[in-house]
This record gives sequence, C-alpha cells and structure tokens, in this order.
Amino acid sequence: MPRTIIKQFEVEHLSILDENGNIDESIKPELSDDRLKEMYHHMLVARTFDEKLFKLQRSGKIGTYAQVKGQEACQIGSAIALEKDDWVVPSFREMSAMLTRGADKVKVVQSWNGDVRSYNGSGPNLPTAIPIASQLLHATGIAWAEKLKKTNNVVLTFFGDGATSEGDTHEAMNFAADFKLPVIFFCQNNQWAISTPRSHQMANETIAQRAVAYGMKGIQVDGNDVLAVYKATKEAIENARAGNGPTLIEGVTFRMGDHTTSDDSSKYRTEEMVKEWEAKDPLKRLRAYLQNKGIADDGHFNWELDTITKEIDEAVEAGLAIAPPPPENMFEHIYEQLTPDLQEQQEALLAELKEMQGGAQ
Ligand SMILES: Cc1ncc(C[n+]2csc(CCOP(=O)(O)OP(=O)(O)O)c2C)c(N)n1
Ligand SMILES: [Mg+2]
Repeated sequence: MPRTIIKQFEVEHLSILDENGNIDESIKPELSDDRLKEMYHHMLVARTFDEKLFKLQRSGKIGTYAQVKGQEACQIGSAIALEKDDWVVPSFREMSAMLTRGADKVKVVQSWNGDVRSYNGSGPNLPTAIPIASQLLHATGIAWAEKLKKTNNVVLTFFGDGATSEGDTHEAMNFAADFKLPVIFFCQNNQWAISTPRSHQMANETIAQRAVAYGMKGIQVDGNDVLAVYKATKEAIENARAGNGPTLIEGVTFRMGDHTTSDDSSKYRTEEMVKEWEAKDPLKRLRAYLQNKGIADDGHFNWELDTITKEIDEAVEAGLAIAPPPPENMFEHIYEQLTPDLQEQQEALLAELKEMQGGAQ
C-alpha cells in the first residue's frame, strides 16, 4: 500500500486593525460608531481599574492581584459579542470580560480581598476558577445542559496557554466536539504560564491547530486587535447557535505585567520583550482608529478617563469599607453538603472561635 495523505490542515489567522490604527475595510465587522466607542470605554475601564487594583495591592490594601494589562482586546472583543443569557465561564484573569458583562466594581474589590460573598451565585457568569482548566469542563457541562434544554444560549470559556497542557482541556474539548455543544473555547495565549514560555509549553506552533484533532473549528486571531477578536467570536457564536458545535479561538496576546503580584517576571524575561509588545497595545490602536475616523477626539477620551477614574475611586472606597467575612465562611460554597472531614474542621474552628470570644470577654 502506498502512503496516501488522508488529512491536511490549514490554520487561519485573522487580523483587522493594525498597530497604527489602520483597518482592512474589506473584512471589518459591522459595528456602529457608538458600539466602537463602547468597546473603547470598556477597555479604558479595565486598564484604569487594573492599575488601581495593582497599586492597592502594593500598598497592602488588598490581597494578591493578577493583572489584565495587555489582554483587554481578547476579553472585551469576545464578551461584547455575547447576549445577556449566554454564559461566561472564566479563569482568574478575566476582570475585563466580567466588567463588560456588567460585574459590580465594588464586588470586584471585595473578591480580590478573598471575600466569597462577592459572588451572588446567580446569573450566567460563573465565579473565578483557580484550579487551571477546571472551568473548561464546567463550560462543556453547561453547554450540554443548554443543548438538552433546547435553548439558544452559548457558553464562552476563557483559559490560558498553560491550561492547554491539562487533561481537563482535552476532556472538555473532545466531549464538546463529539456532542456538537454550543461552546466557544477562548484561549488567551499571553505567552506565559507563570515563568514557562509558550515555546516550552508545547511542541506545536499554534494552539488553534489543536481544533483539527478534535473535529471542531479553530482560528488564531491577533489578540490585541479588538475587531479581529470580535469578528472571530461573533462567527463562533453564530456557528454554535446554528447547532454546528464548538470553536477554539486562540488570541495571540501578551501578559504585560507579572503573573500576579507574588511574581517577579524580571527573573525570567527581558525588558526588550515587554517593549516589543508595548507597541502592539490594544487600547492605543483602537484609540488611534477612532481618532483617524473622527469618531472620537481627545476631549471625549479625557472626559471618559475622568468619569471612569471617579467611578472606580468610589467603588474602591466602598469595597474597602466592607468588613471581612467571618472565618467560618471559608466552608461555604465548597460542597452542597460538607464531607465528614471538612465538617470536623468546621466544628473545630467554631469551637476555637467561641473559646477566643470567651477569652476576650
Ligand atoms: C491545577 C493547577 N495547577 C497549577 C496551578 C498553579 N498555577 C496558577 S496560574 C498557573 C499558570 C497558568 O498559566 P496560563 O494557563 O497560561 O494562564 P495565565 O496565568 O497566563 O493567564 C499555574 C501553573 C493551579 N492554579 N492549578
Ligand atoms: Mg498564559
């Protein structure tokens, strides 16, 4: 038997808005001027809030913080393409997406202070998932439920380049493709999993190409180009709603900050690398486009920044004023019914707290 080629594949890369704010008119998505301004608004909220939260951590006012800086286009371009009843299943770096979906800024501050009460347990936005890639299984499960219930809703889940090495990612993608579930797997390839570079995370050149192996659609987009992200996500959503199953989107971007405030990235990457990506800043290029087209001017941008800064300052003040939760709160939202060993630990803690209170009297 001669050897024959039975499968060949191509990986599409989508880029619309370049680093100078110029656009490829032939492929630009349908978006009104107001919608474009809305996108920039969300990006500016994310950038401003991110800086504020970083400073709050540095001054000891909040716990660990994971910066979003550089990834705003990935998160906003995708989240804004969803409808109200669609689900977002995030990891831990998705503050921009959640704010775009209407998250309360006060609760964002509360949540970075480790207060579980910041999540109200309802609505189609799941809470932060710290165990890497666990949320992909939740997304596939929710999409299966939506399919069984015959709704028109889709699920969008975010994960990182590092998460692609987890078994959970494989299980979630294989199941979703096989059952043709309405999920969008959005990988924010920010080039790093803490100190592990993407080049050492996998031997394949793109993450998007893995879609071929699962039998689903896959596309790589310029993750710092909010228009390309929006267009690819919109197409994936339409495809999912039409019953054609999941899409894997790889947004190529860069984590501009440290992994979290507990990390020091100068130990494993050079300043030149970061500088190179500064030139590709997602906010700068959308702002340049809006200015080039006469859609918004400096006056508008300055007004936006002032209004947003004021709103964030107020939210921070309110968030920091919330008293910390009682220690026994740590046992809530783990299981519907605590396991015997956790129950034992809870009782021991309650007894200790009672003793402490007794001692204080
Ligand atoms: C199952 C699991 N293993 C390890 C960790 C520790 N950890 C936290 S973040 C991270 C790297 C994640 O990288 P990536 O998926 O690229 O996301 P990014 O931080 O770049 O957004 C690791 C290994 C964890 N939280 N969960
Ligand atoms: Mg990463």
